Amino acid sequence: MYRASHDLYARCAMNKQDTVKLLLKNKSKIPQQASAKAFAPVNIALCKYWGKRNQELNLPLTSSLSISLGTKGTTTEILCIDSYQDEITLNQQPIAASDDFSKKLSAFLNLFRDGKQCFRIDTVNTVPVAAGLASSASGFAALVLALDQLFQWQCTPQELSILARLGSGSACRSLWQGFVEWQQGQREDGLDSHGVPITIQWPQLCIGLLIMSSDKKAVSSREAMEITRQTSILYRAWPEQVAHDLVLIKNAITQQNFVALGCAAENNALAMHATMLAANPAICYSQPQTLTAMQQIWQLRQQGLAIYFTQDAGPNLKLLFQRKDLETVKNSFPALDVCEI
Ligand code: 2P0
Repeated sequence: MYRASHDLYARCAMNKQDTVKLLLKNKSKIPQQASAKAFAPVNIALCKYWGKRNQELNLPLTSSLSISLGTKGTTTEILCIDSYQDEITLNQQPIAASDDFSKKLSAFLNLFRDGKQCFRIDTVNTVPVAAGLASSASGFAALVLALDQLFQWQCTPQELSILARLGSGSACRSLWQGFVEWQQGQREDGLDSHGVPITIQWPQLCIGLLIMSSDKKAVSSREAMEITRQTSILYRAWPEQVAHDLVLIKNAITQQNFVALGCAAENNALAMHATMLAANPAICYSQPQTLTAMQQIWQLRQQGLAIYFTQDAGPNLKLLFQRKDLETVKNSFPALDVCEI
């Protein structure tokens, strides 16, 4: 049912270049300075984005909601160079032009440059690449922030969120710190599908990264969400699950109700992974150590500790707990990487 209606939607949709033309009309296509540098944080979804209504523009089937991880993220420097191709480094290592990473980046830059202008892009991540820790989200967000400076577009954060979405859907949430809702929007051109910050501070809230593997994932999120959307019978229930969880999570944030937030976020993540297990072929991002950690978290909860997890497109877990319980949590998970949020 989903497939037929949404493929029809995709056929009459616009392409990325059309979005760029709409957003950057009357703005410079020529760099206004020699270089620019910007940082954007990683974001962790508490209510997940899983499934697109338009694959070209990364338009989602549902809204989603995330929290950004402070200083964990990507710093990207872009420099104008006199060369026949882009030169790209990732964490100080040169990346070949034939590599998928370089191809994706150069194709994204093609949306904005005029003529033969080439760039050197130096990207430094403070999280493992391709470990389900959304480094592509902070990467594209940092890149559009740097491009905004380089070309002096003076775009609003909302406009930059739309441009970042063209690189990777979840990147549209990495333009801000704190809680961000990605409002799915209704428009075919996607100009109403972008991040919206929720300006609420929650100093007691802590997020810890429980990294069990930094290996590159076998199935990309892009591929996995499309297989799920097309083949999983459980995916039919996903939009309803998200609508329900978004209300719970937004209320929990407003009321600073940690247990309500943790319950809803954990349930949302598990429901997303359930849709993937029911896909054909099945997609399973968990590893044995992922399940062991989940059991440990549930056991700690039974003993009275308020601790919850969320899981993205990888085997690692992100733990949600309160600052008052930091020492107890660290004792249970000595390898935990606690983030400043
Ligand atoms: C999220 N994930 O909301 C969900 C939960 C992974 C699991 O957004 O194809 O890299 O570039 O739009 O944004 C990861 O998917 O996918 C993701 P594309 P993206 O954080």
